[in-house]
Amino acid sequence: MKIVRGIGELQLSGEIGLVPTMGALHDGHVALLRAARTENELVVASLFVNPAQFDEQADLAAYPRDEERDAAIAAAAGVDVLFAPSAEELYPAGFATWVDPGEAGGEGASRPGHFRGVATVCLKLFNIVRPRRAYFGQKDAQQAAVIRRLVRDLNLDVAIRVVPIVRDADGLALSSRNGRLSAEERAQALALPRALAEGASAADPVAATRAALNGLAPDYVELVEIGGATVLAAAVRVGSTRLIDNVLLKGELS
Ligand code: PAJ
Repeated sequence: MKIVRGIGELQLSGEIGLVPTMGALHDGHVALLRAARTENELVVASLFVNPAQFDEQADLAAYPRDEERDAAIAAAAGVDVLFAPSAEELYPAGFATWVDPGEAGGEGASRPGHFRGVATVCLKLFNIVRPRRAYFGQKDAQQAAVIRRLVRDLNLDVAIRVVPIVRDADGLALSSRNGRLSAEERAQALALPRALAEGASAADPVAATRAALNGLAPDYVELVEIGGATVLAAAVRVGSTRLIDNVLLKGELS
């Protein structure tokens, strides 16, 4: 696996699969990398903690960074090229052009500016890497919906694949933020996947999820359309950690 930092050093050829990440790789990311490996000649993963998408500076500062560990995981998953640029490489002095992705549900409302940063960096990565396919997780359902809409609205020539959520044995969706939970908080957090599972089979999924959250206060519980599929999505705070999760209600993700 080659690690590349400069845009000019990326000399890529063949049918490319791109997996954008911010590092702190876990088995959820690995599922995306494996999916890319099975479908493409060349797999490129990006490793970039994108300052533009953090609405809280403390969150950016606290984001876990361990490139050596991430590189070992990416190499083991069959990545050919790890693109790990500096912030200056992607946002040089004078950078001023942003993608406004429009309305983005409860997640967009809870995190002002977040999806503008996500959409901008993903469009830049698509233009830099020129992938045939790009891989996103169902875990971030609103993000997947925003990226699908970006591709459609701006006529981008890339297929967006959405990979199902990878969970721990207890049902909690894998996330780099789970490491911040105390044992007690983690036990409380399990109400989130349980409530969504209960909501998914109820007549009123949103109301049933809210009722089953066991005291966890939701930022939102809502339906999100991703392409032809509908997921039931929620965000909650457990202590100072914000967690999101969702379950498929209708249709198929691909
Ligand atoms: P990051 O949080 O590192 O996630 C990278 C990708 O992994 C996203 O598409 C996310 O949905 C997926 N992912 C995370 N946890 C997952 C899980 N448990 N199961 C399946 N997939 C999972 O999302 C971002 O980075 C950034 O916003 C990015 C797209 C890289 C733009 O900066």
